[in-house]
Amino acid sequence: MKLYGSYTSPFVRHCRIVLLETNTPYTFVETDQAGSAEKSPTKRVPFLEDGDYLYSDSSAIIKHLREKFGQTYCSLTAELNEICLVNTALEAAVNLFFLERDGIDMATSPYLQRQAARIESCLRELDNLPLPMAAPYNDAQLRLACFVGWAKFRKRLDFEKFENIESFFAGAQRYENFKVTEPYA
Ligand SMILES: N[C@@H](CCC(=O)N[C@@H](CS)C(=O)NCC(=O)O)C(=O)O
Repeated sequence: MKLYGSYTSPFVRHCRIVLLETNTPYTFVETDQAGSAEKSPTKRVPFLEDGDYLYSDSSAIIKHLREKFGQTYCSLTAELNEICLVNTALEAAVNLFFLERDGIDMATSPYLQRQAARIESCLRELDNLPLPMAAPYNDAQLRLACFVGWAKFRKRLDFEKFENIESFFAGAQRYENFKVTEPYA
């Protein structure tokens, strides 16, 4: 099994945590944008090769790994709703990051301002959830931890007003599989 990705991607980090949690042997292939453009139809990382099959989205990769290991992925609708909330905020944040790197001025686009507002409102909603302060974590919670870790590393968001998320993240940083996938140390 081969996982293609970068060490800084939050989507890739979640896959790496699940690979550890399921004791799955794999090879990590560090992949840049040229590599993903060539090898995956989404032109993004992560993607996973298992035999002849290519999984080209982190959600499909994680569902595949969990089920192969006899576990489930977001079997409760509430958990699915929560991971969708995290993904919506995370994808908007990553897109804004790349657009700003390309020199796009956010102030000129109502759509991009809506994206920024969407990140805030999703985080407000997530901050109101009963988040665990220690492992075990479900996949929605692991995704949230990967998002917060990435946003802090890239200095994209201020979490001061999201006290519950801050406490949750402090707990996640003590979880071994989260710690060892920390690419930014
Ligand atoms: N829905 C995708 C999102 C993956 C994603 O956005 N990956 C980013 C890296 S963090 C990427 O490869 N972006 C490159 C680009 O958009 O050109 C997933 O869950 O796998």
